[in-house]
Amino acid sequence: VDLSADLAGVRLRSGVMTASGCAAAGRELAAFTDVAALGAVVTKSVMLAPRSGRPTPRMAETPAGMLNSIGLQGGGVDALVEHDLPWLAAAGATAVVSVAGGDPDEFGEVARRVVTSPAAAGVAALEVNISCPNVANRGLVFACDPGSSAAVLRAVRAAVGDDVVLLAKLSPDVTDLVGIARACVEAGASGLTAINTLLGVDIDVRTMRPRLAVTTGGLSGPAVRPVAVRCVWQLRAAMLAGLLPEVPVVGTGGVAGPEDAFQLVLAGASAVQVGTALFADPSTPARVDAGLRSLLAERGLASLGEAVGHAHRP
Ligand code: RRO
Repeated sequence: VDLSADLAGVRLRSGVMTASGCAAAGRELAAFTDVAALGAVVTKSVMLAPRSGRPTPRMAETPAGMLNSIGLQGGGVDALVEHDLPWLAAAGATAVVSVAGGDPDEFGEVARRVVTSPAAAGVAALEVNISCPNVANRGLVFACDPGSSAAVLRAVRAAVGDDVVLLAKLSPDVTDLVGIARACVEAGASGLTAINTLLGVDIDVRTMRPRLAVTTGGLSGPAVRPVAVRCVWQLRAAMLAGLLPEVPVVGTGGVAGPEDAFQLVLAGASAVQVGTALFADPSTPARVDAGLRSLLAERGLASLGEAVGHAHRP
């Protein structure tokens, strides 16, 4: 079974990759699993300058999944291109670099530094994170409307030129998912990643206070999987209806096993990402990869591509 994935002209050896934010730049993962076998390692969203992130506690586990309010903690883009991307390349891994910014110009400059660096050869695509739930103080996602989303994608496209694959990472916390997706594609996105985390609050009934220092956090894990499938479904349905240009969708949200990944593919995802499940088992992507091959073979499908959007067939 051919599990390779096509992302707007870039071929990944597997359609199973990591999700941004859950494995930094892959070093921790490499102790447990073969990073060179992954479709890609998607690095933690990076901004121009180093950032300490939001006050702790900034992670909370719930029975339904995990809440985080990390707040874009990280070493900044120059450290990423000097240290992390060369390390990933030496490990034989393909990188997808998630870029972020406080405004469109910062997004553009971060992206420019990645694609003009000596390490750019190992970068298959940039994921443009317009949907971090932990930037604004009001608990709003950064780009939650078509206009601000388009402004970011335009700035990044202008900074990197025509040949770089750009995936716009979408939030589930919006009413007009398809409108935002369309704005992103028209402004230069080559594909879409759905979904980022879903805003939540968890309260400790013993202390009677929110568990996270900043109250709200992004929910990930099993609870958001049906939300992710819904978002991928809506995007694919809009493409089939001619309401959205046909671009690849990367599905992410609550993938812990092959059947979760298969649902996203059947809904319309050309590739999938594994995030929160990495914390419990860093070899989850390898298990998802092997299990997806079996699921496809059992159904007489020779490639991942044949299954993409299959659930929409009449
Ligand atoms: O760093 C974060 O707090 C964070 C980001 Br950038 C994101 O995109 N999604 C998320 O759940 N957390």
